Amino acid sequence: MAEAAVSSRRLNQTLEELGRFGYSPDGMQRLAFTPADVAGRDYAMSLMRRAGMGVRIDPGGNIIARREGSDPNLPAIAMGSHLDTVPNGGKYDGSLGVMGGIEVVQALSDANVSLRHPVEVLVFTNEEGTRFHRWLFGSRAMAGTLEPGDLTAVDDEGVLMSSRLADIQGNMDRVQRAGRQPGELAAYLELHIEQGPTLHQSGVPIGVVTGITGRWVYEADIVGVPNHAGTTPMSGRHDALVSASRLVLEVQRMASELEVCRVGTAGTIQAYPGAVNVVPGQVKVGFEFRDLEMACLAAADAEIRSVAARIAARDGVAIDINRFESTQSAPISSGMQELVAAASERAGLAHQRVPSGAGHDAQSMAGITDAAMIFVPSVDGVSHSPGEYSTPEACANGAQVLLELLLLADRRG
Ligand code: HGY
Ligand code: MN
Ligand code: MN
Repeated sequence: MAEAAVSSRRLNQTLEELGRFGYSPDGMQRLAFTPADVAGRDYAMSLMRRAGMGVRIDPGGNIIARREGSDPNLPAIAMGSHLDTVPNGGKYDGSLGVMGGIEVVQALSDANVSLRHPVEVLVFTNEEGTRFHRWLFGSRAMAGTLEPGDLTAVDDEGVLMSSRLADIQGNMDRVQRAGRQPGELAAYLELHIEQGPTLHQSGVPIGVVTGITGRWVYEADIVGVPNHAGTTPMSGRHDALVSASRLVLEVQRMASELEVCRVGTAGTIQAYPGAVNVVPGQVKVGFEFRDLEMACLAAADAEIRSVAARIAARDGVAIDINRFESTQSAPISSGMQELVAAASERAGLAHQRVPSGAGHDAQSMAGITDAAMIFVPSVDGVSHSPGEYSTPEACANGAQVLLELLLLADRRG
């Protein structure tokens, strides 16, 4: 057991208090850059200061809290995650990693335990990418992997993300300076809920994450012929919504029946002009594929494009498939997996290897330092939904393993 121990009561109390920012009966609405996000960030910074950390915000809007170590020449060991949620989301996704990191530092301060390395707790901007898309924005800014499309991103109303970034004290004109130099960080450790059913079903309290999924995101633009719903014969229609529906079913069939890749999801659809008595002339569909193997995503890309060509020919519509986000999968090194397993054992907790079907800031950070992830069970595997729940004991278990992992990483050098 470590010289220090996290406080389950205090950790779960901060999770509950954080959950007030953006709460609604339909779930969490703390989308990036909203007033609820600003309030949640301010709350987290108040806790960071209470734990004795210095706090700053980088041009990417990332919060960087820091506790100095005994050897100022050593690179920092960082913990963290994100505070923004999806619409109607849960109150543990991202939040547990941030509150857990703060709780670890608070526990070290309370026990007067000083480490060799400086310690940082990070809050990454716009991890979910709901409103402006461009997910993992803050961690990609810190990893130096932003793309031109990130800098010019706009939402569906044409609002520039750069203008919203200023609301959280970021600065798109200087965002390239958010990049951390190689060697600046010794490791990045992220505690997160599993968001899937594996640990809940196995009853094992800790997941040692083996890798984080790749994710390709698309918009399909289907153009048919708008016409009168009452007078246009069925045989003469070029109904964009019928063609879009065929495409959506193929996205699902490719993953479930053909197993081209692990999962395929169509999550958004807009039909124009959007009147029930008009045969839809245009439909936009947002969909994504995920897999740990990038070759599977490449296969899915080729397959969906040939499927779209077949539907277009059959229905006499035009279908444009635009891939606008391509995120690489990230394996977790065996050394870091072993460190998480050792930390679990020091905490007296059983553990099992688990791949991550969700994306995480750790996959950005894996490009610039040694990254590791700790999972705790999601009850019934539910997430990105108001039903998302992890027990107070599970949250405390994860934070204690995070503390043990930090101590091991500090001694590892
Ligand atoms: O979508 C995801 O995988 C993550 O929760 N942002
Ligand atoms: Mn999420
Ligand atoms: Mn998350």
